[in-house]
Amino acid sequence: MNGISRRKLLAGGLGGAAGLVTADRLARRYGLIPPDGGGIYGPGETLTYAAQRLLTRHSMAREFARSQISNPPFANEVAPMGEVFHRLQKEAFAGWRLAVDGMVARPASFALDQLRGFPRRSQITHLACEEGWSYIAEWTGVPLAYILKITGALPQARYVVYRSIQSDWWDSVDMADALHPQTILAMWMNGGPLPVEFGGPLRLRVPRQLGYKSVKYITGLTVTDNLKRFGKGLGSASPEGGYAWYAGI
Ligand SMILES: Nc1nc2c(c(=O)[nH]1)N[C@H]1C(S)=C(S)[C@@H](COP(=O)(O)O)O[C@H]1N2
Ligand SMILES: [Mo]
Repeated sequence: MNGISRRKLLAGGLGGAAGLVTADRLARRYGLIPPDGGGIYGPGETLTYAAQRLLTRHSMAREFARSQISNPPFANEVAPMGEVFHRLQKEAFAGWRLAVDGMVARPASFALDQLRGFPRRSQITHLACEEGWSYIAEWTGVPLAYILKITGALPQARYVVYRSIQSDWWDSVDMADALHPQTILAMWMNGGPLPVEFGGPLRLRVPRQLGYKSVKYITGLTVTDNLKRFGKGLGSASPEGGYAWYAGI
């Protein structure tokens, strides 16, 4: 990782208040500042994100056995879906599209049918809400890395912003999570089509982060090197409401 050593970061990070300053300076030098790294919680957010990125960049979220799938799983409440959603739902989501733009060589708009034909990955993982409840389920879908590959994400890309048909739900991940094999655009759950309560027809699953990063009803992706021009510039809607942009677990 650009020559920064784990020992240096740990020495900085574990060394108390002076260490925090050192860690912050190191994180800045090596581009490990999260988009919500300013403000009063900024140094803490930076330390968490930088340490996680150096230590667990390639680690895998735990995967479970089929016998451990929760029954029945818990679907978080969502705001009522709008008229556009209901119209699409009436036609079995035949008109649902995923737009991909920004720093890609080949911007695209995929129909669900196309997405269903792409390579799939299945994984039985844990979804944990920040409010304390959680469940285990099997999710199947196309790896986000595959979408980035076929659309030709540029080497300068640093983040992928993702948007829901619920316009107040949008978020982003860095390339380490975007390219991670367990980050998938899920279309199936527990062997059947992904139910609407769980984000069907298309949901991002980011199992290395808390549930709120797994945004439901995905309609668009934008590849970017800078999050400043999205919303209030904090990387997602969550920091605007007091939750961390980086919610690694
Ligand atoms: N579009 C959208 N995505 C969303 C939410 C939402 O309300 N709308 N809730 C989030 C939160 S806070 C959590 S914990 C998980 C809940 O996932 P579940 O419904 O599968 O339990 O979805 C996340 N994704
Ligand atoms: Mo949540």
